[in-house]
Amino acid sequence: KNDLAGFHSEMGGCETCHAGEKLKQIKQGLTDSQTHENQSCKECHGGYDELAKNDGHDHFDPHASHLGDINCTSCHSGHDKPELTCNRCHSFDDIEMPFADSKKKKDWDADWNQDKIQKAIDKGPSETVDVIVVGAGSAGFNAAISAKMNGANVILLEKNEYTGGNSMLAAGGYNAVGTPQQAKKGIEDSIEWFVEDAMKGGRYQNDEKLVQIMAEKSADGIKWLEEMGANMDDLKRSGGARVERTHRPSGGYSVGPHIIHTLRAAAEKRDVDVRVNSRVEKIVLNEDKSIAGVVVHGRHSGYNMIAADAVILATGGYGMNKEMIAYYRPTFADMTSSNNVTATGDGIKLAKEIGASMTDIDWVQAHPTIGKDSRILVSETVRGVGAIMVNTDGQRFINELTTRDRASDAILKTEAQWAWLVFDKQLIEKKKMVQGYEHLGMLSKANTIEELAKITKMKDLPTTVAKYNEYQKTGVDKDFGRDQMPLNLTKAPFYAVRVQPGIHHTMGGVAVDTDANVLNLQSWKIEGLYAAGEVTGGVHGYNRLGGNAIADTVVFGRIAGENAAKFAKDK
Ligand code: FAD
Ligand code: MEZ
Repeated sequence: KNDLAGFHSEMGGCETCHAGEKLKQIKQGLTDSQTHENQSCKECHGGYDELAKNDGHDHFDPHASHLGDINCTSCHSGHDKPELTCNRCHSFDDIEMPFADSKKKKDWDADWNQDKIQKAIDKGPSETVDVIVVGAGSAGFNAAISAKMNGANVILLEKNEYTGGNSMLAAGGYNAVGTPQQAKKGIEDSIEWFVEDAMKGGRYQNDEKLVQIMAEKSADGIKWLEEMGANMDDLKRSGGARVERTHRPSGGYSVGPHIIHTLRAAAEKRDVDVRVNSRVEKIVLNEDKSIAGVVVHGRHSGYNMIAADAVILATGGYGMNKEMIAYYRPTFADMTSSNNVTATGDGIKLAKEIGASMTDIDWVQAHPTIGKDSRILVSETVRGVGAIMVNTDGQRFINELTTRDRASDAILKTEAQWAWLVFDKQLIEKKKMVQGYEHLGMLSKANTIEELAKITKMKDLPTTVAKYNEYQKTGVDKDFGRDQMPLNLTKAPFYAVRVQPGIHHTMGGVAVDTDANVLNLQSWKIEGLYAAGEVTGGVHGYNRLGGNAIADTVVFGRIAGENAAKFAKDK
């Protein structure tokens, strides 16, 4: 047989990959996470670091991806066609996959089968735990670890083949106030300023009580991540913030992969039961409307009910659900999206079905700088570190550090409806993430500004850069009032990257109170149901500030976990 399984069966039969001696046992032993199978791959072939070294090709090596140590079966499949997971966002079409001509199989999770859901409920629970967390992004991991540390038995269910969600893609950083990092740099900041900035950015539509908690607990969230092994020592400023409060790893690496790698390891260390390929399709209620558990659709185990005293929704936003975007924000229907394919709004559907209330559900954010004709975010911190933004003629048209809604609107008002970010060697050296854009072939590069202007057809770029360098020297931007200009553009080589606005964040979602308890249509608590992260509404108002989502996921993920564990214990 021309597939991975056929190839391996010649080496030692099904047991080469699967557990158990007979096929029946193999089937019974096949967990949704395919734990044994994936261990087998790594035992024979080595870990990703080794594979990346041995690859020997000159193209980008998928084993060295930012997704980290995920299941081999996320891309390679025993019995059907392999698929390069990276191609969901990138287009590495030149990478040859072994056994690429195997038979294509129907997606395991194509539909939510109502009959099978009902049968699972009628059959009764196959397992019982204290707390179920739905979704393994930052909010879900933080909630699960926090619930576990507060004495609960926890299962963390993730529908995708690997954990991380949108959190895994987070680039710029995590906003926090009152950290040792700010103190070391002598940055004056306060909880009041953090709240004011978030409220102003959100056009004062945010739930101020939630914002206050996020600000107050933001520094403790950094400490909590550091205690698990994270490095959050680099500090920058994001759009709409009055000071530098965006924390990320030293060297300006992307924050999301680093946090998710840290949380994965921390969850493993604390024996949190994390299951991938496990999609929750129903929250089950008891007759008195208290939480009974969930129905999970496992890739191999099928539909099962798991009983729990408390459920935490941490399913993320709906930025990749075309129908929901078309319904809630029709003007964005044709836009690209920076989001992971996992951001399909499942939590909103699950919560609505049992009478949860929604807040600001139609508020969707466009990020101004997604790589043109791509799904790759060019981080806001590239502007924060020093890049300028210009139109297709090479003229600046806005303060680069304004809020995202304003920057996106300004780009869409230019004739071309896309723009360039321009920077030099100083920036690329400061910000390692930008080397990734170069690696992906997104950057135009030249030895002089004049040459860059020529190859990008930005006729006015030399004049713009000369003027900007003058403003940078005096610290006064006479054209657009940009108040932070950390770098001039004087050191070759010079770079430019095309950008355009794209769907980035869904601000609205499930209504919660300050304990992360989900509220019903009467604004009463749904006892035992909690939510945290992008699935919720209220924290960010009309427009989220860069760096506030990761703060939201860590702060409210922890609160949800702690309260769910307490609720389960007291029940
Ligand atoms: P996610 O991280 O999206 O996790 C949700 C998880 O739930 C997913 O893994 C999903 O598969 C799973 N799930 C969904 N439905 C189900 C179901 N039915 N059953 C089981 N599992 C399910 N914010 C910042 O503050 N700073 C940044 O620098 C930053 N950069 C960003 C860059 C990019 C490219 C993107 C897309 C976003 C960025 N954001 C940033 C926003 C931020 O990353 C997200 O808002 C945040 O990570 C959401 O976290 P979450 O845990 O709520 O959801
Ligand atoms: O918070 C964000 O979404 C963010 C900082 C994104 C980015 O541009 O890096």
